[in-house]
Amino acid sequence: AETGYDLWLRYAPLAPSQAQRYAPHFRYLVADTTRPTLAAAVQELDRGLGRMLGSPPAHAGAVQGNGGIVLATADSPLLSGLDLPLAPLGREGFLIRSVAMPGGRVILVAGNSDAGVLYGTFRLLRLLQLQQPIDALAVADAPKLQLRVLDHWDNLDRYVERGYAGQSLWDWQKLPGYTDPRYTDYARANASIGINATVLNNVNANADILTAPYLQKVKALAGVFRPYGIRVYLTARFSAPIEIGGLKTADPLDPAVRAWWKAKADEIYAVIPDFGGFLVKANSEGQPGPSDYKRSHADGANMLADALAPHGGVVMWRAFVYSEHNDADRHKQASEEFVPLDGKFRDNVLLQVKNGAIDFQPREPFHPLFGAMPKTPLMLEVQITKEYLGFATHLAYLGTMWEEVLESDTFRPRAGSTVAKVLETPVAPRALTGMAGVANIGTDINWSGSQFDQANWYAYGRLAWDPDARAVDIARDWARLTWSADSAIADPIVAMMMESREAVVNYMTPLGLGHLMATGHHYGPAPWVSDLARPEWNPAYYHRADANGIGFDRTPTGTNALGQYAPEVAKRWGDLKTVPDRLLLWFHHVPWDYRMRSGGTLWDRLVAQYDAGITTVEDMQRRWSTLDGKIDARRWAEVRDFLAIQRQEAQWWRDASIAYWQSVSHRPLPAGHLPPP
Ligand code: GCW
Repeated sequence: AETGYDLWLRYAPLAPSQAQRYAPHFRYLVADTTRPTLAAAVQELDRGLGRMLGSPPAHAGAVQGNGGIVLATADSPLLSGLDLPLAPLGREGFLIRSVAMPGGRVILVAGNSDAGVLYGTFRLLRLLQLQQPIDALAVADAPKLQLRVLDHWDNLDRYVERGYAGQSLWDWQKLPGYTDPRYTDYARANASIGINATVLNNVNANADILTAPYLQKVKALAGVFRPYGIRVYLTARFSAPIEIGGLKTADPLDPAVRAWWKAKADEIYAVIPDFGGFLVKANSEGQPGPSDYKRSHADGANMLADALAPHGGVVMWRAFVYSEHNDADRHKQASEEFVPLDGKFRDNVLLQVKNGAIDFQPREPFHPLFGAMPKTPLMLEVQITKEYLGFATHLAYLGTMWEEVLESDTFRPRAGSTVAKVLETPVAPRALTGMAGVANIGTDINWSGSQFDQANWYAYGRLAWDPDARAVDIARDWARLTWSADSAIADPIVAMMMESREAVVNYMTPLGLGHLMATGHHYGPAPWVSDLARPEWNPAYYHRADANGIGFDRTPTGTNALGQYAPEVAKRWGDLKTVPDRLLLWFHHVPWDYRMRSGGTLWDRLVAQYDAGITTVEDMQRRWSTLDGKIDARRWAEVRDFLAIQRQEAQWWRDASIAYWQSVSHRPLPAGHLPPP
């Protein structure tokens, strides 16, 4: 029975007529399989073509007639007669072409590196899975960002922070002696969507991973991932020199501390020559950092950057900082801390910025740091795991959420400078670019905790490759690859996906509300909580509801967090006449009887949004029920049951939230409010 283990690489057998159409193009293949990455590409073709067409291609040493496939890099003698526009595609780009070679017509997959060829191979397989024509192939593609990273929040005891898919995949106890074959499947899945970096451990983890025995285990994983073009990175706990180095301080300007990190970097590279570098969470939520020694984030990041630079490693320094000792609106704290440091970081430092200024809410406006640090490479960090969106049971396709962020116009330096453009445009020639996604992967047989959460892993990879890609196109590909290429099946699935995130926004945090989840675990509603020691952890801090109204005034009459955005943005969102409804209460405190521009009072509209959230979940249930019997029973039933949980919990959110708002607003429920079933 289908379990979901195969993800979007199911390679479902094609109907005989389809198979007959493709088979003549794949009689044999030519590739230098002494090169590990090309060997991985060949294995994937054997697996994919074997399953889809019924038999894998023959392995040949040379072009031998029409109907072959050739994998080659730019320096291969096979390409000598062909004038191919490979140079502009960079190290990881590829071409797929139908070409005439001496000896026969073939499909050529070419790149400037073996990794490029591997990406091209996965793309070719995708074309077949999607049943596209392949008679006159002329595909050229290259990633728009250099670092396409998965961040694992995995601890060494295999507990995954904010993970809802079982334990950590990394079985440290059995490593390095035993490398689970699943690590290879993990690498295949990532390579198929272009992910080229993995941070193996949690930003909150202790420093043990940097000790010699663990580095041997990391080396074993790096060895599995290397053929798939994936480099390994680790988090660097700032206090490691004290905790595992025996020093008295971790002061980044202390020579002994600097020497310790340099020696540590040298040690790591001696074990893992292509080690990627460090990810750091410093002076955030209790983690140690340079501020402990009155040093700046730049001092801290640059010390690590200097240790890594001789080996080509990079530092990804997180901008997720806020403090209970700072009275400023939490929304403003990261920008206040980092904007003055623009231009003060080494070239091998990237600043990793969450999509919004608070914390991975179902909806947030884009982070004001995007566009505000023109001299510093900024990475976008998104959360694939659904900490604030119902964990694994609620269906929420996040492609639409990330698209909304990526297409937001920062107006910096000019109109049209979307977040995507900020990410894609290097701040100097050869400057780094990248995106990071907090992984939703664990030991569950379906990897992600639910069938539909696989789509978020997939969409993340596709958007890190091309931040301008459209969420609907990605959803369509994923649905066809994962469920069925038959549009009678895929279309309703895409429709469900496209409406799913807005449903969650509506039943959890409509009209620009945010951070109303229960304390700690963040599952379920708790807008009434206001007594936690740290003020900015209280839902009440965010909604500010009282008898008069609701919402957080971030205009100049309030905290003026809006002042951190470009004037065009501040003007539009700061004015009640132009702020979109979806961000109304994020930026404004308005009376309960405020007249919405679209008609009706805020109160009536608020209640209606909750109702709409439930209605959409019911729509999703209806669409799913029409697929009964048309897809494999096990996956179908799992989704049906999860949707039932979501329906019930959407109502929990609605009823608890409205009851609380009503206790504050003292308004009657509007006519037409859906009664509980
Ligand atoms: O979203 C919050 C989470 C923490 C997480 C933190 C962070 C890794 O609740 O679990 O810690 O963000 O991003 O550092």
